[in-house]
Amino acid sequence: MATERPSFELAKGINGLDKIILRESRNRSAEVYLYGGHVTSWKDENGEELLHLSSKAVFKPPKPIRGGIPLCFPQFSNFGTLESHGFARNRIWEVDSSPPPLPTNSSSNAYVDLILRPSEDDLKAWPHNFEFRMRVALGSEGELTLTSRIRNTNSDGKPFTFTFAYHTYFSVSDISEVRVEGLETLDYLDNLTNRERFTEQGDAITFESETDKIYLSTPAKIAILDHEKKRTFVVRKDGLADAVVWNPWDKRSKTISDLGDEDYKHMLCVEAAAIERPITLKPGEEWKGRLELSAVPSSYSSGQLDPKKVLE
Ligand code: TA6
Repeated sequence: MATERPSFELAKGINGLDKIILRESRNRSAEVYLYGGHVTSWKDENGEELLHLSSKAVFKPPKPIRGGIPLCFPQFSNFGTLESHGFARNRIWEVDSSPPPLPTNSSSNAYVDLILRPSEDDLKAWPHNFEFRMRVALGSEGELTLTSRIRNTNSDGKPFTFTFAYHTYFSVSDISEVRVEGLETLDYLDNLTNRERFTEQGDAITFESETDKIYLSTPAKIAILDHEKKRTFVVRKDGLADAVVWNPWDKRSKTISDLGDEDYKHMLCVEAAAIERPITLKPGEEWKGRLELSAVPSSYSSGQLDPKKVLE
């Protein structure tokens, strides 16, 4: 259990939007905008950015920020009648000064607790009272952890159902040199063919065209191997059965106004999510979904990255 008070700085970000800066020893840092409860930066000990932020990201409500870690809630994509990916990513969150206790595994006190409650307008679009608490923590080994707790606070006795994703944009040196390990042989819904269900064949997942897949019932650990950087991102997740893998590639990128034409070469979204089996909460019930990201040096064996070492 963390016993110390959390330590963070409140600063002004782009266009005067409030942001939180977390700093850990050895130069590591992370930034979270209150707009969207959106992590926009995660840097390693060399000050190198590990998340991809679009070169054309617009930091102006109501446009969600393109890149970093958008939060998709209460709806992933168009799985429902709300705006795409729900509204949590373009609402102003608050710092939660007295969150219910949350055990942490880390000795770091670089963390912040945020909270989102629905506005009157939100209640018109989605008639459910909720408290969405999220802790963003930078651990002593540089790992970034996002823990979401969503509670049904309806007083009308009604349950609600939602889908969810941490829509993480990882920074990669060259998408053609990237492999994703941990999803092979799994079933997925392909967004490029009306969410038809397929089974992944072959070894690791590599990229040579537009990819937009929802992998189902995925393991708790997924690795993203960046061959050129000799770096591996390890995604650990809890409470989030699915994993979306997205890269828009060249043509589709040109249709996304806030994404640079060349950005797709340097980004990969691997999104811990709950989509196939939506979460239902009765009044008073709470759901927890945890994402932990770490960046570790990749090991080489006969010219190939050795994913097993990473996943072990
Ligand atoms: O997570 C993948 C996805 O749902 C894609 O289908 C793609 O459209 C992407 O998210 C971006 O969505 P956005 O609403 O942020 O433009």
